[in-house]
Amino acid sequence: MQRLDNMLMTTVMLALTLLALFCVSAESVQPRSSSYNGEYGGGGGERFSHSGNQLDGPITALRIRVSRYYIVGLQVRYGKEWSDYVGGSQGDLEEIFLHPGESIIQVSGKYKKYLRKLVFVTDKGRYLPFGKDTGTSFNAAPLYPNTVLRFISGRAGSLIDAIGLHWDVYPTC
Ligand code: MMA
Repeated sequence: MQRLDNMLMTTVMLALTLLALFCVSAESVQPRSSSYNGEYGGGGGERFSHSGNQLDGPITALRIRVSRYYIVGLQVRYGKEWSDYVGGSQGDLEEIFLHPGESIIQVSGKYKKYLRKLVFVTDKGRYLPFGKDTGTSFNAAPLYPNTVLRFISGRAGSLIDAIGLHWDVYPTC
């Protein structure tokens, strides 16, 4: 009888251990794809977010307004639609279109109260720099494999005060 109890106990414990192991590994294989880096910059200006714009499609082009010292403003094209422009009117507006199917997979830059520099790196090996080399560096990349820059958020007034980067899978369709 004692021997039977022991066997039963051992079996139950083994089952519980297996269940626990399964739960841990099941958790680790849950598909995850969204990640976020930021916010890089200062606390001035007003919040903006392109979270709704990502529904228009993947990022297809960038307009970045740059002055002698600052990233002054920006506008991002999602699918065929441009976002609202945020920022001020000083400096020069630079525009770059991505190639069909090309995605941004890394964003680095510098800030010092306001955003000073942005560098976009694409999955086709292109390196697209805007602005000037002063301030604290940041380097943002997605947490999950095969994910890309889907939209940005941040703070803006007459300059871009800060930026946040939101990563997820490239949209199908
Ligand atoms: C405005 C105002 C500030 C912001 C700067 C730079 C000139 O002041 O919105 O809060 O920090 O612009 O964007």
